[in-house]
Amino acid sequence: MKDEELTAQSSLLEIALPSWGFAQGGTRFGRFPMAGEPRTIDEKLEDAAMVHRMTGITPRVSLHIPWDKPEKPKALRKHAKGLGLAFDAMNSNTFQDQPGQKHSYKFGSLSHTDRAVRKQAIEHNIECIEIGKALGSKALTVWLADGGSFPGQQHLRSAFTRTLDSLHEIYEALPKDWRIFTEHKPFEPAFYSTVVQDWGTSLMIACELGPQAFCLVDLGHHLPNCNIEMVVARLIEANRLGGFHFNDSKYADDDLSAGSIKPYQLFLVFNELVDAQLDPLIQRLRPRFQPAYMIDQSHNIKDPIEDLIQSSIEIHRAYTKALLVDRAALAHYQEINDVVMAERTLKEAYETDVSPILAEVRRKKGAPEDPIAAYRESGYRVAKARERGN
Ligand code: LRH
Ligand code: MN
Repeated sequence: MKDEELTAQSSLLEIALPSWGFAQGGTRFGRFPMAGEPRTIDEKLEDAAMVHRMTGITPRVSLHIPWDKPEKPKALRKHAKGLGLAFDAMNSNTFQDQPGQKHSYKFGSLSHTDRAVRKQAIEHNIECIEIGKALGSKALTVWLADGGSFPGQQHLRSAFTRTLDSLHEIYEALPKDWRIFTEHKPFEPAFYSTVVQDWGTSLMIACELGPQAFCLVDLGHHLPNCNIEMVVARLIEANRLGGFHFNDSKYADDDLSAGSIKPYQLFLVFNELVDAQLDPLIQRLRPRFQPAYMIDQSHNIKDPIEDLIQSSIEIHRAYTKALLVDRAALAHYQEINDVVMAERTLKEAYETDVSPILAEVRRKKGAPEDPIAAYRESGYRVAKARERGN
């Protein structure tokens, strides 16, 4: 691919930022607050706009409800527009009990044995859709903590069928141009049987619900050594790949910076995405093939804005390297089973330094050549600490 075309393709990447990623994250062992942290959704959008100014590739924010429930959605939409931002998938939350909540989610939500609890959880998801409609969002992500921590605690099949029934009621409330994403996770907070524990279960749900249902792949939600790029290839083949929560991990759902631990895996995931994107069959049969690219991380020790800038650039880097793969040569070597040359064809793209392309894309979008340096020179965080008095 010639440089101009590569730069043009590379500049098409857009990533959504997690509204829950702008304050310092923590673990059960504690959280270390930072000066200048955002206190409201409006301030989180200001920080998101700073990340977008520095990278040029993060024009949307994904909201989590009720963590970031806007009092006046229309006003928030206007505020976001003024900052050059829009809203990506809404995230429901039936994994925590809110003050004054009638029924507890301690033993589940959409899978709970008590119809009243399921009804409460269904209504919460429908409320997320209503808020999303006012914000201009076009998707709902459902991640469920539902599951058991001990053998015998749940009837494994009926917990699943109750979840399906509940999701059907949510699906019925989806506007025609919306998508629903189910997000699988093998464990935590349930430590024996999570109801939506893997991509197979998520795919069963999507096929059961209907054409607006898709699977969301959170890179941290896979058991050690799982071949995630293969999961992506399967979901693409099933036409049910809805999107991603990008992050990285060494051990479990560590929610670390994308590309910080396993950059080759991130490249191989984008290699599957670009391969599909450039596949004439997919282009003809699935013109709407546009997975949602979102970041889902917990920023426990880095400045969240720096972490999101860094992570966005590493995702941009992986995507751009995947665009460099000589697909004709790769297909040829795969055809003739020349393993070494096939592997080398991938590695050549991966080992190419695409920093000049990424900088060129930023230059064309009016973003700085070195975003981290520019952010630090801006004194943004110090100014926000003064302004936010924290
Ligand atoms: C669950 C998860 C899910 C979010 C939450 C913040 O681990 O990945 O996507 O709702 O993190
Ligand atoms: Mn996630």
